[in-house]
Amino acid sequence: MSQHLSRRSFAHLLGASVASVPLAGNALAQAPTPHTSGPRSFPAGFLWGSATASYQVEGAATEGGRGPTIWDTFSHTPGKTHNGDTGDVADDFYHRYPEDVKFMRGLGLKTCRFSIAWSRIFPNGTGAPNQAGIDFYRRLTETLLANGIEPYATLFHWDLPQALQDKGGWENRDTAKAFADYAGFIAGRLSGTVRNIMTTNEIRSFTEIGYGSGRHAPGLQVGRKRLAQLTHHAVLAHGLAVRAIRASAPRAKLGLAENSSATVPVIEAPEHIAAARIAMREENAQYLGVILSGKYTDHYLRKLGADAPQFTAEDLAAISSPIDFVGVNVYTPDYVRAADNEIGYVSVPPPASFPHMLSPWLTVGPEALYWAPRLIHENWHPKEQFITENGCSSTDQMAPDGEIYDTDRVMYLRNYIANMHRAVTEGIPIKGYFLWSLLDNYEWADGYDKRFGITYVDFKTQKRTLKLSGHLYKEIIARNSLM
Ligand code: GBH
Repeated sequence: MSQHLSRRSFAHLLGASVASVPLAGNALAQAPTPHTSGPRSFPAGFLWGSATASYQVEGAATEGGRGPTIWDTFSHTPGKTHNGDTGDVADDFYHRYPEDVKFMRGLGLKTCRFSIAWSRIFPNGTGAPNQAGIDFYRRLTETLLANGIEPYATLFHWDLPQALQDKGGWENRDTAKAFADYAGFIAGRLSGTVRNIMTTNEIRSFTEIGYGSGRHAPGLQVGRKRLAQLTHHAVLAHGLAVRAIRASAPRAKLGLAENSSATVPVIEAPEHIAAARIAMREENAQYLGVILSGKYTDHYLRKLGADAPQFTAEDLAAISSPIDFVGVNVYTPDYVRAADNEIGYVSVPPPASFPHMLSPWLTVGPEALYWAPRLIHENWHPKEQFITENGCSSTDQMAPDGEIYDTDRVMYLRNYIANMHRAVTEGIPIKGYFLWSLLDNYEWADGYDKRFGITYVDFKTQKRTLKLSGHLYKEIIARNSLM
């Protein structure tokens, strides 16, 4: 394709009717393509959104009374992150949110998932609240609502106050209580603007990677027994927070966002489907499983033996406090086959040649976005599900014409969303989808090396440029349909 692609022809390529495209102006100024109703459309009211997290986008690490977190400590420790990158500035969202919210509105987003930095509210994790932090999230959520965008707030996306880590972090059971106090407090203070809350993001990640492999903050390798115990404290934190929020913000809809192992049958045949259903239950037993069922499975406890966590019946009751929805973060498939063993399945790791996106871990298995919601539904029947994250990293070079032709991300999103469409069509109660991510941002230990945005960010100038995938997403939202 030699011809220069204007933003108009972008829309044309993506299938917009030419008549709906004005002759001048950029894509963000275009009249939206009308909804279509056809075989690939989504139910009316389907919530299309984007997702981000505080430490990955906000910057302003020492402003507004924010206290230090484990990610400040970790990222400033030599050798821990790519290139020594930190979230000190990130996307400068703390200062730029008014323009970024306008940008979201231009995309047609119905909703936005963001996270609240615990240490902006309680700089030391507990103690006296910080009014400047509360005010920031009030302004942000008021701005979202004024632009017709429904806020979905995550209360913990990995940035644990350093003061709590100094007392043992998630290894200390008191951290669960501290989280519930913070959650109840902030949910009450923001109840005028925040009606949808996720307690935690990916308990599986911040426990296993923070304290197991040590690739993420706080960078520890505590061993199996301590890991099982601190994971119990983390699910307890979720449950105690649900109770605290019910008391302070009784009208809020509550859930959590979890990257459950997305078990996928190696072949769509009855015996492998049954195996994947069991694997969904067992591979997620200490996370979503105990939260939605109120117990650890026999298999999980037997496997750990003497390393199993200490817990009480009262803990299990708190952990399984009823929630309104489950948020499912989906990136990669975990293939499973039937096996003639005690549990009925084995995992099938990807061969070395398996295709992946720029991040080596990010194998491409679009059917994960069908099977994860379906198998969560079949195991635990949550009332509603949201896809709270889905997206990918790409090389994202800016072309000489200033555009970013991330055709690989377009391919990835189109195929994953097609599989979500199948789940919705078959009656799995998925009510919305949050694309990770709105902006290129601080990708944790990978620093700024791995871009996940549908919007390109020049980190020197903070200039935002919608990528080809962003144009695709805008069209999907406007039509409420895949094309
Ligand atoms: C999500 O985690 C996070 O919620 C989000 O903050 C993040 O930006 C996004 O995904 C993209 O990564 O480097 O080999 O140790 C997804 C689950 C768990 C996948 C950690 C990457 C690290 C693998 N992630 N994992 S490795």
